[in-house]
Amino acid sequence: MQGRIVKGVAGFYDVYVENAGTYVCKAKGIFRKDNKKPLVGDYVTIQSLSEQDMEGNITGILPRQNALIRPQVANVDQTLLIFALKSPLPNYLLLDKLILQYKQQDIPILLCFNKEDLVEDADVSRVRSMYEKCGCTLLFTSVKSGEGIAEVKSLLKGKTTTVAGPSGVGKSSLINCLQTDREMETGDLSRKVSRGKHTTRHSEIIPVGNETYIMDTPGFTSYDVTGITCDGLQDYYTEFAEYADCYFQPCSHIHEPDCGVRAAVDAGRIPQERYEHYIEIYRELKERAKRNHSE
Ligand SMILES: Nc1nc2c(ncn2[C@@H]2O[C@H](COP(=O)(O)OP(=O)(O)OP(=O)(O)O)[C@@H](O)[C@H]2O)c(=O)[nH]1
Ligand SMILES: [Mg+2]
Ligand SMILES: [Zn+2]
Repeated sequence: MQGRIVKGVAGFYDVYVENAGTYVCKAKGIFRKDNKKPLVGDYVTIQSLSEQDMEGNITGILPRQNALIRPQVANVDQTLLIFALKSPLPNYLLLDKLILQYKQQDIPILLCFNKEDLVEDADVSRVRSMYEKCGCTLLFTSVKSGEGIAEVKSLLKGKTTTVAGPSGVGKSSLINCLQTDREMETGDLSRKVSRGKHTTRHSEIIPVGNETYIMDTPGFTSYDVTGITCDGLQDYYTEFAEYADCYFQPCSHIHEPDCGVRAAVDAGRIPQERYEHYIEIYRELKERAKRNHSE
């Protein structure tokens, strides 16, 4: 039988098989054979062990279209990257790193700023001008007021989308207002006793209807970009391209004289914050390469 892993907790995988239902499976065989960890979103072959108890064994993982590192899910068509405009305030460095990583993996990004109800219009404009040229589809939503939700819904149609983003930004809340079958647990910020408390602890696929699936995932707070070198970093900044007619070629756009990108930043044509994080990430990647080289 063939199915899809919709949830995985502590070595048990829920595998949904069309017209048959959900089997609870173990994956012992795979570990031995391929040394491969099954991911939520994986299409798998299973062997039924008990039809009565709906138990089975995962016998193979079908080739993956892709697999994300954070959140750890497979076979997604796009990611809905969610940050809150406030409570919690966005960590823009983390946001920029995630944009880079999904671009590096060729995953289309819907960049959603939620909790619009908590901020002024001027704050929205500022964030919009920072990210309007970053190469993502930009969305502003409020689960509370319903603002922007219809647009999100229309962009998900017919696709498998994973949510991604920090804890407390409203990922599960948003999923709850997209469908009525499953009520995901959401966490009240004021009740979060200690910082970093996560409400969603496991990734899970939720059918929204009409061949549309969304994955709820746990929030995270930091990220290290992989698979990009410091020299290749600028290729992922779509807003640099039209200004990169620098005197030196190649140009890192950091310290070289007569740099078109730096001039554009000074003139306010490239958002200052995006550029500053570019430098920060560039240095991080360079440091890491040096460390790995000397080890
Ligand atoms: N004011 C306001 N509050 C919101 C909005 N969306 C979600 N919240 C609240 O934000 C808190 C956190 O929401 P969750 O949906 O649990 O956040 P999450 O991103 O799933 O968090 P984790 O599961 O920990 O990763 C809850 O108290 C929600 O009611 C919004 O648009 N406006
Ligand atoms: Mg959640
Ligand atoms: Zn330059």
